[in-house]
Amino acid sequence: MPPINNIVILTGAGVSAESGIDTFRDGGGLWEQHRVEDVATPEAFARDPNLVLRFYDMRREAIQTKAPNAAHDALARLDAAWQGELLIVTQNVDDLHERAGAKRLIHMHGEHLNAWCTGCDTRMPWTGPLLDRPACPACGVAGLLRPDIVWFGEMPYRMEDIYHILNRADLFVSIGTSGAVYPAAGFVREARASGARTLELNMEPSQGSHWFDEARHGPAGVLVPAWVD
Ligand code: BJW
Repeated sequence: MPPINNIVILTGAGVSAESGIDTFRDGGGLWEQHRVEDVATPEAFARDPNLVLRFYDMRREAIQTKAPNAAHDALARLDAAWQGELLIVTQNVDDLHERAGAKRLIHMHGEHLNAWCTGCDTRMPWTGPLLDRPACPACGVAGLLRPDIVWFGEMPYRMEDIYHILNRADLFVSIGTSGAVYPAAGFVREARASGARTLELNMEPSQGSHWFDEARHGPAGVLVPAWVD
């Protein structure tokens, strides 16, 4: 087998499940209580901003009470120890990877703990509620702040950087994601086309499981430390 230098790791909601953060599509997942099209599109926000802001305020508050688990810790250890190129691309909007100590990290779907002013285009750390439509600290205009979250129909962040390193990856590992949402669900094919080995670590076979050279099924808190260490 050729030597491995460049590693790309894609993570999804399953990585944070054992920290007590609901996944999106599992039984009991987030969207059983909220229809996705009611909360996770720009159209929904335009139609009923208070519903959307309340939903995100609730989750922003909740994630601040959660802690990284053994999977986040193992990935942070790998990031610190790996001498070659490595990138963790997370679809997660919580901050548990960075709280575990990961440094080489991209939040492709945004971050709960950021607000984005659509008036002056400033993104800023935000831990409190947005529902009361506060003024933007940068431009002073009220009512234009929204969660810094990538909704359906919007372009995920840092796509050029992600594809650049994906196309050089020797190993692509997908952890805790259902493979239901693009473009992330297509990364495995992109990496394969560039000659990378591909590994899935997930509770169950994902929608794209057949694209992986190898798949291991079980909880991330067990599988990820076993793979890293
Ligand atoms: C465990 C576990 C444990 C549980 N251990 N595992 C038709 C075809 C193709 C594409 C489209 C299409 N129609 C529309 C599109 C595009 C659309 C899309 O993909 N739609 C699909 C529904 C088909 N995508 C977009 O609109 C994206 N933008 C876009 O495409 O721009 C154009 C573009 C073109 C070309 C290049 C680049 C861009 C934007 C997508 C934005 C996604 N945003 C969300 C919502 C954020 C808001 C919020 O947080 O509320 O991000 S959607 C939601 O899903 C969230 C997640 O990041 C994302 C992925 O979910 P994830 O992480 O996979 O979670 P789950 O719940 O689905 O799966 C969890 C898995 O973990 C399960 O498999 C469990 O088994 C497992 N698990 N416990 C290990 N303990």
